[in-house]
Amino acid sequence: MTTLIDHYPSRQPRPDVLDRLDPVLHDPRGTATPGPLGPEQLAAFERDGFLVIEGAFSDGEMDAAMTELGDLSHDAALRARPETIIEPENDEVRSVFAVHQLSEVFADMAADPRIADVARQILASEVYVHQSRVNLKPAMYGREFFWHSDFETWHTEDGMPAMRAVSVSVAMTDNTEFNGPLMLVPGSHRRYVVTVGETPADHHETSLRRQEVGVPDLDSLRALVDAGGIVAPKAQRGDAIVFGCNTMHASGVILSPHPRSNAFFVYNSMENAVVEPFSAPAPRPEHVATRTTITPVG
Ligand code: 6CS
Ligand code: FE
Repeated sequence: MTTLIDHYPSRQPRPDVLDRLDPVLHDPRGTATPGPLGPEQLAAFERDGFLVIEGAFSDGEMDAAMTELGDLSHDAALRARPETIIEPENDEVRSVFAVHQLSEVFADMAADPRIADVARQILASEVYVHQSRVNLKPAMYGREFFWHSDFETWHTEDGMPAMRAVSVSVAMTDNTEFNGPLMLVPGSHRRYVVTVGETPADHHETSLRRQEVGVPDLDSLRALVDAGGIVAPKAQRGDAIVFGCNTMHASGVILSPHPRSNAFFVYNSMENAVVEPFSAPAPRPEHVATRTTITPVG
């Protein structure tokens, strides 16, 4: 593996806000890799850094996915494995990583053209799964995901060179104002917040429960929010929220007595495969960030 020039330095002594160097739509004319998104959806994604695809999956499909999620979260052997992340303040299951390898239901969802073709269309290339997980956000006890850009972590800790990845969050339950919905900062995908602090060894062991390094400082976050505001799409179960790898986002604690669960797939361009981490002592394990099986989806 080679190390490239670091165009997106982060985990530095002082904060900064840089401009994005990579395109948002990698084939702006949309001719190289046609896909399910129309011109207005592509324009919205380019402008805002995210897009909601309503009714991507049926109720029946979401019922099956929730049953599978229940089985995964009650599997004692799986609970003891590193793929399972426990909440920071209680013993509820927070996330299960590498679900596209652990479960046929989620393998099929990751490869489903209704979402994978969207990633191919935006990134204008074949894609592979850099990371997959289910986030359970258990009723009442699910804790926050603090503000962050995913790319900031994937670049510094996994060695993802460029902003040529997208995430798809499939809502398996409705998102409401009461259940810690995903919050996004429109337009933030065009800026890059240089975060403060060094990456500790084995950072993933704490960051996946509660992230404290690799998060924006108050002034930088305020600048992004003053420019773009904050939105929390009221996604229904079966909707897919597609967001750029650098879009600033967060989600709060849940107080609802029902969970807010989602399946999350990160598609990276086959032309953007990871190298050595840009700002971490060692790469993260395979179940958090794919390094060895860089094979096209589908
Ligand atoms: O570590 C990851 O890959 C993802 N998880 C967290 C909590 N922050 C960065 C990124 O979204
Ligand atoms: Fe994230």
